[in-house]
Amino acid sequence: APCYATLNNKKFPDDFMFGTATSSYQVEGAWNEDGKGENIWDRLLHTNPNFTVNGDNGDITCNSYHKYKEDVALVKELNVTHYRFSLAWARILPNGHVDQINEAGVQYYKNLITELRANNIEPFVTIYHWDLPQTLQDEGGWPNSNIVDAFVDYARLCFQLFGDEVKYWMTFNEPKNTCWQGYGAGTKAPGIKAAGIEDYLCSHNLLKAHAKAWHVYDEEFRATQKGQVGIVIDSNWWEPSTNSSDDLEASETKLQFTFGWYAHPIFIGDYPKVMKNNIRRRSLAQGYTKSRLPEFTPEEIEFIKGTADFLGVNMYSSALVTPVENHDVNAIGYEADSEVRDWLSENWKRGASPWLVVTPWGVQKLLRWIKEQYDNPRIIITENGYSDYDGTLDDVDRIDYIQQYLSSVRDAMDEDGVDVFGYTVWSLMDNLEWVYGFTNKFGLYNVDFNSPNRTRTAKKSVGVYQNIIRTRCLVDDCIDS
Ligand code: PNW
Repeated sequence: APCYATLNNKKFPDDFMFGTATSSYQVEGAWNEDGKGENIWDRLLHTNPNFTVNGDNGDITCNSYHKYKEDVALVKELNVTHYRFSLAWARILPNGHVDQINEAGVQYYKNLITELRANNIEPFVTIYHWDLPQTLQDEGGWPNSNIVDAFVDYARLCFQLFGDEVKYWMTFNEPKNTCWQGYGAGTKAPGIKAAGIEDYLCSHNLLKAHAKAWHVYDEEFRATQKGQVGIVIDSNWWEPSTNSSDDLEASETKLQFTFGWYAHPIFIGDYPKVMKNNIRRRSLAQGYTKSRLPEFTPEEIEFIKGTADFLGVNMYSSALVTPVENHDVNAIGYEADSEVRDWLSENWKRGASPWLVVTPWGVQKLLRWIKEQYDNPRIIITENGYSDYDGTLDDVDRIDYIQQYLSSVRDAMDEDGVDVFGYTVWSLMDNLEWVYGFTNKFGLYNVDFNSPNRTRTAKKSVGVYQNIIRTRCLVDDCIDS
């Protein structure tokens, strides 16, 4: 049984938002229905089924394209304030560009948003959660600067189409996974392995696209629509493996190379110093004539700075860090460039996802670091959750995880004064967990992927989360905050 004594006993504020989340490719299915275009995940998993465990893909997955009313009923049953979901670019724009709009795709999202509003649930909309139209990848994808205007045109169209009803926008989900996994390590679509080159180009364009979309909203929509535009950045907490000054510095460096890569340009201006210094030094030593990290002009630095009305943070896990000794000068990629090594402690309990360890104290440390680095931004936890293998209904490990992480978030709010206005469980339901297919399950609701009906069944965590939301409290008896 969970140890209630360790949980924070202060109430969450009345206006604290509790929600849950999904993303388009992971839940929608209907990959080629009603005029949707092909995206990079469709292409990759159709041509290379071995990319995922069991050859699983998102062709049908939870079938949310056809079952969105049932999904909203589950969201309603949870009694959450908000539902975070993403728009499938190729469902709205089959070839990625705004010259051809797919009305059926637009109607799907209008229906979903209407259904949420009718049930008093705030839509939290991610414009891009990793499913790039294949046509845009054929034009070079994120490493090609043409993508910037293609994204901004798409984002403007989303504001026009849905902005009367959507007040919380997130341009990007986890840029590091888009760029590092997509174009560096090659472990996510489009599966390109060009570490240390294309991951940096991708991030450079993505940051410009984010900033331009924010300015478009600010200039063309904010006055009438009165919404907010943010971005979602993910990071582990990087725990120094000892108290030595080297390990403390390794932790700071790794935070800059992961969170700072995106947050520094947006909240402070330009890339973190340690990234600029390390990558330049290593590039020159490797024989390049300039840094592999692209440079922003002074105008671009100013243009990108200040372009988030709120900060979405995805946080699940932690790792230990120490400096790399005798590093290989020729190794490239952001991990090699950081010159920091990370690993998981054997003392930490694990989830099904190989990278997921239960370290609730990490979220307080990360939130405190973010507050200090970026001058106290408004933060919402846009993802946090626990995976198992079997999707058991008696999901006591998930319950324990959510309670402990929420308690640590509450500690960050009252002990460190971090401005957290909401929390979002990943995920509403079991879904296509990228390369792990249907073998890693994060849902509050179980989905039966063997039934054509994709039957959803509440796990025990549903009742616990409902109770937390009703009482705004993690223990039997809370004191007012
Ligand atoms: C997030 N890590 O990805 C994504 O936004 C979701 O689509 C995904 O389903 C969810 O978390 C669970 O994986 C992450 O290695 C992938 O630390 C990897 C990490 C974190 C988040």
